Amino acid sequence: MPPQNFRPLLDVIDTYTSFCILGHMDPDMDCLGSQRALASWLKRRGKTVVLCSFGPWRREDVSSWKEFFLSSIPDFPPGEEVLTVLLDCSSPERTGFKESDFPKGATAVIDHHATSGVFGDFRFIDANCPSTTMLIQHLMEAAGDVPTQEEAQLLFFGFCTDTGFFRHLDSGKAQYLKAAARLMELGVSPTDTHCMLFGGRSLGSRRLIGRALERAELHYEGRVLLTWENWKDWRECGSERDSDMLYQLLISIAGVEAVAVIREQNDGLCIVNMRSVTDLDVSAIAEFFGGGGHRKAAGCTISGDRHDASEHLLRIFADRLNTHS
Ligand SMILES: [Mn+2]
Repeated sequence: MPPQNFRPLLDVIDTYTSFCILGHMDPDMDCLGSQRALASWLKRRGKTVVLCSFGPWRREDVSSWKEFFLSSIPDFPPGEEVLTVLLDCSSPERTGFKESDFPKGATAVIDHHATSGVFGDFRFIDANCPSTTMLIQHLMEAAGDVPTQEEAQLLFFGFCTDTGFFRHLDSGKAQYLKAAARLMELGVSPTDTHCMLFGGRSLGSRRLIGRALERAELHYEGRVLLTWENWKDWRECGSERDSDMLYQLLISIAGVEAVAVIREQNDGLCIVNMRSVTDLDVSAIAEFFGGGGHRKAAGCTISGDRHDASEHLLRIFADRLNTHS
């Protein structure tokens, strides 16, 4: 049984024949997988669907999916009733498109991020659900439909991406693993999915991780780890990055509470991304520099070279560690 009542959403969908499906900028597999799976299912129900994504298509694993999406929102015939659906995000800004470019008419939001926003005529938000693809799966199942094999694969991609291949699933969430098992029954292979998600990397992306590991420094009795990359590294190793792998390696070091990776640009700016494994809130640190994110994953931009950035960051970390421990 789906954890939520999907009837109201199904009723809304039934009243429209034309859909414009949007996701967030810098899309990941959960965003794109849910967009494609929803589009495929709606088409099976006789609907007209347009898929749009703002990009940029930076992530290696999704770059080949670009062809399935329009890079701008097309004009719809005047008078056509279009339901615009936002997936894996809940505000027009996150889509990258201008709200004034959205088709005239109603909007629906389907997301699994907690939000205080109010955008959308129909809002369907479940912050407990581990992925947006899982919401789409439940939606199909609530309609009495079974995903096609292709839809099942798309849904599984999103679920595996957002759960870090089940690693971020807490106890008490067995229902979601059961739902994923239903996708396996439709022919999805975790082995093949893992290869598709995590294989195919360049040697340069591994060398880049090597450099960041080599430069890692511990601060404050090993509670904070700082490392860096710069434009010379990208010139020598290529621009493909595997940030998830790097964070996984760094954050699993004993005693480390937070990790910051400083990416020194060629223009006097540093892009900083942070991860935390305790209740140390890195979004508060990012916000100090005008950035943002979640408590456990956040980012910001700091002006200056990497020495300036790390000095500045460490000072803010010191304040936070004092109030937090
Ligand atoms: Mn997601």
